[in-house]
Amino acid sequence: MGVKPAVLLSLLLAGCTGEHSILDPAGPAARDVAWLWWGMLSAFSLVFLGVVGTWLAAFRRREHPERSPSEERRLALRWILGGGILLPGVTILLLLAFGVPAGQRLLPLPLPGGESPRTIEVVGHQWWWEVRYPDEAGEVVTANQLAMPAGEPVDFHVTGGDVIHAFWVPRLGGKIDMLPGRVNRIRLEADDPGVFGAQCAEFCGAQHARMHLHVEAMAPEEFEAWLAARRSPPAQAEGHDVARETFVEHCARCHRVEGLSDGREGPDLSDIGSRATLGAGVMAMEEGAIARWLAEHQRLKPGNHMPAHDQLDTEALEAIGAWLETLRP
Ligand code: HEC
Ligand SMILES: [Cu+2]
Repeated sequence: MGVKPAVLLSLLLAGCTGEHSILDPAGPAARDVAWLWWGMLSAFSLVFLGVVGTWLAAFRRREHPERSPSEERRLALRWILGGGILLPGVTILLLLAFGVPAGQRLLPLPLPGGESPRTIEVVGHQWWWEVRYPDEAGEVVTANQLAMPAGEPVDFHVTGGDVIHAFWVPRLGGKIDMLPGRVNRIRLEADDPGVFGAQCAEFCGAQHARMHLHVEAMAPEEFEAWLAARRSPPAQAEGHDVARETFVEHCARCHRVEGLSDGREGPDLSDIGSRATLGAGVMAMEEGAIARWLAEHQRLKPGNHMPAHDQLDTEALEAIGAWLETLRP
């Protein structure tokens, strides 16, 4: 004895880490949410034990012939008022007292110093993420990855491009709906540099589960460099002329590549070679991965809104894949 509960507990707690765990907070707003969760768990465990205890005690209750009926009624009323009104009332007030400030942290309120935090715009599409960085020096657009400065609040302006999606970085804070035709705002902050998982949190169609967003918090100066590199990408790599021509013919109407095409129906591919994943988290980016995605994307992510490229042979797809891999700032 003694070992088994410990094993069980460690198994249970093993579920508390991981890139999507709200119990492993990495920012102030998420920390409030996690504390609230632990507080609720403890309080409700106590209530549960209390209810079970009272229930068991009721079985052993003996008659009290010395009590008059009115005395019995008064005792019963005490239980009803205490357990039915007082206890829930106090619990709800306590929840509000801790829950409202936790929610407040997620609101894009003015900062004490009067300055406004950086804004990042995120648009949910079936089934990929468009991320825009408005900036006086020039807007940067990318997809399926989100870079943010660590150690400072960032305001996210989110919306839906087609249907309702939801933006959720569990280790940084609560989730928020992305509604077509409306911009919702949420403030998140990461304590330290790191990589966090994010996932569409509102069912949005067949491939909802394969709508992952790679979130990376960086030191502020590293983030500025990241942005600057994407604002002025290097010239196109030598060679790859055939690949570029095929791309302009077959892909350009849906995809933007800085300086080459302007399609907006699919993800911006200007920095695709530098991404961590492909297809919103469907596969890891490595040599040859783009060609494989192009050949098999309807099998890897059935029903996704990019048509199968049946009219192109393997050689052409491999050439495009090799060229796209060179697109990195
Ligand atoms: C009808 C519009 C359309 C056309 C044409 C099209 N695509 Fe796509 N493409 C999409 C959409 C939509 C996605 C996102 C699919 C998903 O992940 O759900 C996508 C995804 C991709 C991705 C993965 C992007 C990422 O961020 O992971 C690559 C690479 C890509 N397309 C390349 C191409 C190439 C190369 C061609 C031409 C041979 C092409 N596409 C033609 C719409 C299109
Ligand atoms: Cu979804």
